[in-house]
Amino acid sequence: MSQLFCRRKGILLGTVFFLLGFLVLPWPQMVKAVDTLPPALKIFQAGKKGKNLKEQSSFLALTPQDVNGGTVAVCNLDNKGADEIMVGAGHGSKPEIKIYNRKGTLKTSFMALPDYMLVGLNVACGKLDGAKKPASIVVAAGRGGGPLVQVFDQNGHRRNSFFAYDQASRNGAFVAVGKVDRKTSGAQIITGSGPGARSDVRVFDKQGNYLGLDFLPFAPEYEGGVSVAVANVDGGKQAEIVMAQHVFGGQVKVYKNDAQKSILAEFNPYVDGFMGGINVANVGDVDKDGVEEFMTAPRQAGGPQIQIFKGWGAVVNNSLAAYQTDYRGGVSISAGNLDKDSKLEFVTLPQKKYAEGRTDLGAKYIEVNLATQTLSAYRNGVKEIEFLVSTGIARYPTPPGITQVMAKLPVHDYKWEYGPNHPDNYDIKNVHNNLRFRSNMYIHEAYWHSNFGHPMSHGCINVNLANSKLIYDWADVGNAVWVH
Ligand SMILES: [Ca+2]
Ligand SMILES: [Ca+2]
Ligand SMILES: [Ca+2]
Repeated sequence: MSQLFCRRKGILLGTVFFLLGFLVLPWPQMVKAVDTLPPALKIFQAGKKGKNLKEQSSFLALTPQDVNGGTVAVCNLDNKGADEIMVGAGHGSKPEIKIYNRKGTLKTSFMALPDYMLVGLNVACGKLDGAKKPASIVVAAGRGGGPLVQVFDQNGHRRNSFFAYDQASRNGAFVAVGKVDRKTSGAQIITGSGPGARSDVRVFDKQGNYLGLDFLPFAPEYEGGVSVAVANVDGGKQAEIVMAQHVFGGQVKVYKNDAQKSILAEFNPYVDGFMGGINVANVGDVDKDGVEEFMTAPRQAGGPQIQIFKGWGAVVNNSLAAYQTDYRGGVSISAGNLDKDSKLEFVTLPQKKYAEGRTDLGAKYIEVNLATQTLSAYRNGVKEIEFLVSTGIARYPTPPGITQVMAKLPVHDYKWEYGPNHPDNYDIKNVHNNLRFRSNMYIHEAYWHSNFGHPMSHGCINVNLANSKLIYDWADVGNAVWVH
């Protein structure tokens, strides 16, 4: 026998173990997580020192049928009495901003983009014109939209707009407002890049002029977007910037705007290995020690756990489940004083699961569906590629399971002898674009047939030449390959 390629080793042994597992072991508990919820905005209040968060009230901030979720921000928009709550529409809904008081009474609503743009809105607010003036509403387009940032007043009148990143990009942006540069009047607009590009946080003045201040918080290969928040975590005249990996990551960093761009904290607020992405927001001085804290909520894949941290990463409260514990669609968070008493309130709103596909296989993975004979490739929660393939025929099936791209071979020869003159023997040379996903199995070009969409191979995944080049160029060694 010569080289072993495109053929599964140890089928018999595997089958025995599979049957044993089936007969002896209990089924793993398949808990069906909830990816969407009705748009119940909740208001919580913290007890002493920021601990013991308790739900105070709740109302539907969008129409009851709207399961696209949304984003929240809390500010004093009219500079009178208590703060208001701003709600930005989620991805898939008309791009409307709604402004409520704490009782859920709608005060104003307006479209922030043309109403056919269903990209979703990321909303923030703050005192761009200084502490004594009403706060402004800052809105960025979500995924699929350009990196447009707009500034509105409390009546929905647009005062400024600018592109925070390359105007041609379609990754949207994240926004926060705060005084991070004491040399510039009023507060500044901080933007975080959307999923699909290298992480890049920039600072603009209230007119949208770039102040020459930027941060590249995460590794160059991380392209899951950056949630941003501003909190004065160490006192002084300037606030600090909190940056979090928004999807397919779990890291939070706190930067100071000094000459060194000092990092005050760098940590994972959830369990090690959590990769579901994080939302961040200011919570004010919740424990009354004279400096501000910030809070985190998972974006997807984790439960709806809200946590509060000091600027150096210490936990302030025990975590709060804002919604049912099997909810995995992400929670938007903000805080403010909604009733003018001495305590701060926290506001939460469900989002919607970000990813189109699985969230547990990393930011990039390949899916091969044996039933439909299709290969799909996902990056940052978006299905980027899909085409027909030919997997193994019934007597040489492609085994299901999760493996990874182990090697990329531009050209490869395939040869197997089942026995002398066996009709299934093959010897195929000069095959292009080979991605190894098991010790003896590849995704590769197949120039000897064009019957894609039907099982044809001895276990490998056959692809036409153009598609083989597409997936070969797209894939990196280490990307998960899920065959089912
Ligand atoms: Ca500070
Ligand atoms: Ca504090
Ligand atoms: Ca209050």
